[in-house]
Amino acid sequence: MPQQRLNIFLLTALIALGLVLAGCGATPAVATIPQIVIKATDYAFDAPAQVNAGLISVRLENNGQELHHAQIARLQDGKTMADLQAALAQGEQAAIALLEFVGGPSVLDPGKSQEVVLDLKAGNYVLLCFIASADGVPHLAKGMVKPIQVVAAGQSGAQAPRADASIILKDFGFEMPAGVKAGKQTWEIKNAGPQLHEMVIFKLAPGKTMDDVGAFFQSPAGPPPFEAVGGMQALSVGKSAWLVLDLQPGNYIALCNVPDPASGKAHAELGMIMPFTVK
Ligand SMILES: [Cu+2]
Repeated sequence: MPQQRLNIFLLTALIALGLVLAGCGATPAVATIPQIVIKATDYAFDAPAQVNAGLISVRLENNGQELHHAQIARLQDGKTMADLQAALAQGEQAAIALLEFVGGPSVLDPGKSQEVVLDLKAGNYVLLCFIASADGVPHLAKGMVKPIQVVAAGQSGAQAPRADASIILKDFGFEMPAGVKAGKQTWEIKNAGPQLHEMVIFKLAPGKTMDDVGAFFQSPAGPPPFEAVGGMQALSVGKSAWLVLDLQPGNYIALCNVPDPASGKAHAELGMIMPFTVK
């Protein structure tokens, strides 16, 4: 191509690019879902005191030495943090009665993180960690209870995430795809009830089985036969939320640790535990 024609070609290309860029500037930007990060330590949550209602991405980073999760729940109308603290002193079931469970990032090993997307209505919410230390005392009794205000706001224009799979939680099991592909994906998690349910995800250590996990919970000794890689905290009946995953190949289990009020047993003991493979 002669030099002059090349210059004209480049000039034309630059003008075309300029028009494209100008066009982009004139188009309203696609609204992204607002994001917050919650940092868990032993034993506190570092999180914003207030967020806007609507879709929100919530990432939990476990910066502690112990397992942590961030259960997000809305106080029933008319209930206060003082009511909740009094109920927590009575026990888990008393506290559950005061709350609407909207999910949250589930159990993580130290150093790991989990993102979920929730659709929050305005109200008084609380972050809770129900996990107990080796001394048997739940983290929520050691400081891991934090109020968070969700305030009404105009439409952000953000759209709900596109789900690659739908998971149903029910008494007592998981409806989910048998085969899961490795990599980034978003699952919509819905609780069909009638009880409260969650989806904790463990990645089995190489060579370990679901029986090894059961044996470990019967009498914990030595390193756990799994890594706690997150999942979705408890959802009240009819609620749904999105779990943002980047899964490595391997053998996993999904389980629910919510207690059955009648028997006091964890749902996992009643059958709400399911192996799945990521390839
Ligand atoms: Cu359950």
